[in-house]
Amino acid sequence: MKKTVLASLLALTLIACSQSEQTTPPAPAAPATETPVAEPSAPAESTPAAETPAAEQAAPTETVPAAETPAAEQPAPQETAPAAETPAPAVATGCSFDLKGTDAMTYADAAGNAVPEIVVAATCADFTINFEHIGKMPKTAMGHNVVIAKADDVKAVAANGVKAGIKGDYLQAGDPKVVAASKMVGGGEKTSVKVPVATIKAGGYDFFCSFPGHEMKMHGKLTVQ
Ligand SMILES: [Cu+2]
Repeated sequence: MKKTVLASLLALTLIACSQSEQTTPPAPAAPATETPVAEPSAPAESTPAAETPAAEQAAPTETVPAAETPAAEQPAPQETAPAAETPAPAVATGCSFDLKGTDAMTYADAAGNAVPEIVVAATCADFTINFEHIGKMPKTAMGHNVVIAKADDVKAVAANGVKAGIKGDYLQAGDPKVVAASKMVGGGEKTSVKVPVATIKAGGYDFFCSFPGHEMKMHGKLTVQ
C-alpha cells in the first residue's frame, strides 16, 4: 500500500513538475529557442570570420618577405666595403716588412689588415720580410712560411712542396723556381726571409705560403718601386 502511495505521489510530483515546466517554459521557451538559434548562427559566422583573418594573416606574412628583400639589398653595400680594402698595398718603410700569419690561414700586417701587396724600395739591396705566426696552432696543422717566386711559378712550387711533405717544410729541396723562402713555423714562432731586390726588380714576383692549400688565401704581390 505504501509503495502505491509513494508511486502515485511520485507520479503526481512528476506531473506537477512537468506541468510546471510546461507552463513556465512556453513564455521563456520561445525566447530560449530564439537565443540558441541566434547564438549558433553567430558562432557559425564568427568561425568563417576567424578564417578570414587567418587568410589576412597570410597576406601580412607575404609582406614580411618583402621586408626581407631590402635586407638582402643591404649586404650588397657591405660587399663593396671589402672590395675597397683589397686594393690597399702595404708600402714597406725601410728595407724590411713585418708580416704576420694567423690561425685563420691569412697573412696580415702589424695592424691586422690584409696584405695583398708589399711594395719594396728600389734603393734596397736586400729586402727582409720578418714573419711571425701570431696564431696558436702547431706547424703540422697550420704551419706558415713565406716563399718568393715568380707569379707564374707559384702553382708549380706549391705542388712540388706538397710532395716534399712537412719534413721538407713543404718545399722541394733546391727548387730552382724558388727565389727565397723562410722556414715553416707554427703558432708563436718567428722567422724571416731575405730577398735580393735586384732579382725581383723586373716585376711579376709573388710571396705565398707553401703549406698545402694555403697558397689560395696566403698570397700577395711583391713589387719594387
Ligand atoms: Cu700557411
